[in-house]
Amino acid sequence: MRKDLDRGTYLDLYRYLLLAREVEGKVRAEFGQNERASLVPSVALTSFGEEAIGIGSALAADPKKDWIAIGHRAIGACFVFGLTPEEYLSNHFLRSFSPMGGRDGNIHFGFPDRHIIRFISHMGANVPAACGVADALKYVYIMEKTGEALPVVLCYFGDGAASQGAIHEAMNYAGARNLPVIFVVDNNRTAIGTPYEAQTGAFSIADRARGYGFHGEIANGNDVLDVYHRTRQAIERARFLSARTREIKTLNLLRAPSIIECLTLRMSGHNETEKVPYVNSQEYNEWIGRDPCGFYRNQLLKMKKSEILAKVLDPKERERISVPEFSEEELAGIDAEVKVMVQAAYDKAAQSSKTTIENVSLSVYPQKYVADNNPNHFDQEPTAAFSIINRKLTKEDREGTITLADAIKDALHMALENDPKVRIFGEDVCGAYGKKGGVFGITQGLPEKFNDGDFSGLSGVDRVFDTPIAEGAIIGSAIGHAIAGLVPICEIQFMPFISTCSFSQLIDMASTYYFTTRHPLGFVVRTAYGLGFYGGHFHSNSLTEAMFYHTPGLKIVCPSTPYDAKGLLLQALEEKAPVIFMESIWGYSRVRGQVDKNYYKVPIGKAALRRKGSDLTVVTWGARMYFNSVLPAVLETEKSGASIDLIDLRTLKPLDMAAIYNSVAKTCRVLIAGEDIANGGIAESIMAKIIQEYPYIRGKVLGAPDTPIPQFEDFYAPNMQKVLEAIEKLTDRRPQDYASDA
Ligand SMILES: Cc1ncc(C[n+]2csc(CCOP(=O)(O)OP(=O)(O)O)c2C)c(N)n1
Repeated sequence: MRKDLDRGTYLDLYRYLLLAREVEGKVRAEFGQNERASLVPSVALTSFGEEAIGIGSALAADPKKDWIAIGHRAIGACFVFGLTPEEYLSNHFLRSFSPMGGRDGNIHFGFPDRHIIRFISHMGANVPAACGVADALKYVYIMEKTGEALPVVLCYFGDGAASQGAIHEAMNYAGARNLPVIFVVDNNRTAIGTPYEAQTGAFSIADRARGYGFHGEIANGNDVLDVYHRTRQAIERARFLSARTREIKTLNLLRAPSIIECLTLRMSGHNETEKVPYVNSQEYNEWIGRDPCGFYRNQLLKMKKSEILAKVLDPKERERISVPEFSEEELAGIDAEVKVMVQAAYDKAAQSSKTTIENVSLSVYPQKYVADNNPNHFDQEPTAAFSIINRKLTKEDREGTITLADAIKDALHMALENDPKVRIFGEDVCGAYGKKGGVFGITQGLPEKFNDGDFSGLSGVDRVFDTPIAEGAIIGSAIGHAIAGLVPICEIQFMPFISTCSFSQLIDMASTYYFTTRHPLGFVVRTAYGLGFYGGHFHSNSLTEAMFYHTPGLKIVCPSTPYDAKGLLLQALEEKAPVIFMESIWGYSRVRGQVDKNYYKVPIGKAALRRKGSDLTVVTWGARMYFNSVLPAVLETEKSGASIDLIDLRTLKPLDMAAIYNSVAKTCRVLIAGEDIANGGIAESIMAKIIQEYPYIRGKVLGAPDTPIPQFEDFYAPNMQKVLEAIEKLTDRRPQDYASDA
């Protein structure tokens, strides 16, 4: 046993072990022999016999500056970081005064103010976010030059979760960016019922650390002191190495993160409803003798100063060593104190009122849309952009206009200049020593202006940085940056690539965040979408558009004009919600328009009426406005007298249904044309809403078929001909009424 702890820490370790045991005991008792517990409507996972892992490691950290990303067996770490027994129990009992307002019933909580990163059911999903928090903390720490020790993030998960792609991406990201993260693995040798040997062929999870370029070691997960000391060392190492870019590069040192794999055994069912024995009786009997609470109690009682000092030969060393002694009475006093405290918490939680049904209709967004009556924002005609897309540009065309790509770049530039909390990251956004600027060149020039001259990604203060090719880690990092209070803008190179690990980050981690925790989570995911790259299924389809549209809690922005692109992007930074910002690949260089040179914002959630009419409502968004599609067709029909309300949605979520209803109530006919897959797509969904309000409406929906083929992009999504035909059907006009040379 090491002896460099103070007396208070020895006792804290004991107190927290007992606290976790006692609090979780209350939940266990609720289940008794029954399948369903009286006060706990959901399942409950406890850490019986594994408490030493969360507690030993968390007590090695400093809750004032360090953070934890919890796992389902690490509840003890939460108590160390300030979770109260009352909060834990009331959350399980769905009480309205509980931290999640009774919206959870489990341990899916997070408290940024207490440095606890939220856990969700999806194994490993919060680990990329933990790395994002570490990245953000390091950035702030180096920027502020406080001279204090660098904060670290402890990240908890099990041997089963360790098989998740999100965890691989996160570990690789942490190594690549030399982040102060400690991965604390609770290896209880089984994942529900799957034994460790069926989970992986690797001898240990700690071994993987070498592959990521950092340190890994194995701890005795039932010995709280062993876990404490190993974590402590790992924390010191992380604090030291993470801030030292130069040494890491020149000396080729191992990087700052560590894996501490804590070996233990799960002593009961996977959750409290299960009565299945997962271990055989021989194993059980062996491990019950190693129970962390009893084991540590004995360690404390056996710690006799005189006996230990008698074995130390060096007199100086004897003087230095401090060995506190503990009596049975003192520990019994703590036992009693913890029991009383937990009973009081239980009584309060059990007797308080349950959550109310009103919680069900709470908004998934922290901010309501606030009306903005600036006429520029609503009725601006996109004709400047349109008038030049189907012919060679003249000098006049160029004068006073910029491309969609340049408008986005302008917004990013202003965002970085305006607020030091803004960081931009993604694949190749820095690239080629700061010269690449992403595959579409949107961030070109920004690293050179805003970074510190180091493009390696290791400096910690880079405002614009490259990430590994790991979309889950990228969006997870954005979530973490946001949790830590920064303003992240990440780039996903092509929208279809979002389907890798980042899908879970957006749909499971980010979209649910505000509703459950009531803490806003604001970040922007810029992504190039749709046609224009001739990439077929894998670069150019818009499959994910409708998937995100279907997900509560996200916002989706899809500008068609450079003016809107700049204003909407600057507004997106203030949304306090995850915003997917769709940038048309086709439109990047082809769509031009006038843009205000100043900093301005365009409200999110508000459509624009581009043409005013009375015969028909046409609804579209993004590049479909142009691309030889909706606007050309509308202008063509106008030549022969058609009168059309053309609505540019600009924001797909939240959707401005009021603008659509206003128009269809007048025209009674509607055409909705999008670039996403028609089947189950956004256009169909909008049409369903309209029909429910106005059953007599005549309507038509246009979208893409299921089968993108690169060379037929012009026929894939609604082209001008299809739009003209649809307008004809809805307004009883014939195609030959329109000029054919547009
Ligand atoms: C992504 C995902 N897949 C499956 C599950 C279902 N599930 C819940 S806990 C669990 C086992 C996790 O094992 P491990 O990480 O070793 O933790 P343990 O429960 O053994 O402590 C599984 C498969 C899940 N929650 N998340």
